[in-house]
Amino acid sequence: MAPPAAIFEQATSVDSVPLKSGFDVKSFPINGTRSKTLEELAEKWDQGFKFAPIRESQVSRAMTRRYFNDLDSYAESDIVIVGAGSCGLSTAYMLGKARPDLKIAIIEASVSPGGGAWLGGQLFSAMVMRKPADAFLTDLGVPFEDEGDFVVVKHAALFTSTLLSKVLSFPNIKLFNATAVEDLITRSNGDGTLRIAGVVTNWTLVTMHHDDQSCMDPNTINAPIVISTTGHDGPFGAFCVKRLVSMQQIEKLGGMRGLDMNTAEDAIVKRTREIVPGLIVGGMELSEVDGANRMGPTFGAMALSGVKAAEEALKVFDE
Ligand code: 48N
Repeated sequence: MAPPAAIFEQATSVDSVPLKSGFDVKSFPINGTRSKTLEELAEKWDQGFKFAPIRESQVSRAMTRRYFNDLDSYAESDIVIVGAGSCGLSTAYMLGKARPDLKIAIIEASVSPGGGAWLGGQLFSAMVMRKPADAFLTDLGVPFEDEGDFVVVKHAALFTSTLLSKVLSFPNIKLFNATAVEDLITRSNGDGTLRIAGVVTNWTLVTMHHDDQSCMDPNTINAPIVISTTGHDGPFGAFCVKRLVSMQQIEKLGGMRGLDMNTAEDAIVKRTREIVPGLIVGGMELSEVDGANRMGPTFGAMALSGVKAAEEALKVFDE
C-alpha cells in the first residue's frame, strides 16, 4: 500500500485523490496510528463516553498545592537563571545534565519561554547555527541539514521546543514563567562592591504596572549564583546589567554594536563570564555590557554561550 503522503502528492484536492488500487480507506492513517487505548475510545464516542468526575476545587488544589510547594522549595535555590531564551535554556540544559543535585530556578517574564528562538529571522522558519554549534544540536538530539560551515534546523521551533522539553523534564529544574526579575538581592563585600545573592521577583503583569498602582511588593529567591540571559536591550532586555549600572557596580553599558556575524558570535561565547561576584552574564545581554556586535539570525553563539555559562557556574560549585 503506497504511504498516504505519496498518494496526496498527486492530489489536487482530497476529493480527487487517485486512490491506488488495493488502498483500503479504512486503514487510513488516523485508524492506523491511534494507540490501542485511543482506538478503544473511538468505539465509545456514542456509547456513553464520559470523562471521570471532578470537583473544580480539586483542579485548583492540584495546581496551587504544587505551585506553592515549588515556591517554598526554590525560595533557596543553588542557581537562578534569569530569562528562558535560547541562551538561558541552553544553560539550564547543561546544568540539569551535569548536576542533578543542584536546585535550579528559571525566571521567565513571558508566559511563553523561548525568547527570540521560535523563528530563524524575519519570521522565516529555518534556524542557522554555525559549526561547531552543531555539536550542541547532536547532544540535544535535534536533526539538522549539514551545509558545510553551518547547519540548518528545519524550524527554529523544533530546536526550542526540544530544548524546552528536555529542560522541563529535569526534576531539579523549575520554570517560573510569567514571572519577572525586578531587582537583585545583594550583599556588601565591605569595600563598596557587592556580591549578588539572589533575585527579586514579581508576576510580570504586576512588574509592568508598578507605576499605576499602589505599592505591590515583590517576592525573593536566594541563590549564590545568578545567571542572567535576558537578551539585548528592549522593554525587559539586558535587565541585570542595567541594574548593575544603576547600583554603580559597573560604570556604564557598552551598547550592542552593528551586525557582524563573524565578530559577534566568537565574542559572545568567549566573554560569557562572571561580571560581578555571584552574577554570570551570557547570550545577547552580554553584547550590551561589552559593546559586542550583534550576529542577527544565527544562533550558535546562544547555545555555546549557554554551555560556557554553565561551566562558569559549576566552577563555583566545584571549588
Ligand atoms: O532570546 P532572548 O531575547 O535572549 P538570548 O540571549 O537567549 O538569545 C538572543 C537571541 O534570540 C537573539 O537575539 C538572536 C541571536 N539575534 C541576535 C541579533 O543580532 O538580533 O531571551 C531573553 C529572555 C526572554 O524570554 C525575556 O522574556 C526574558 O529573557 N527576560 C526576563 N525574564 C525575567 N525577568 C526579566 N527581568 C527579564 N528580562 C528579559
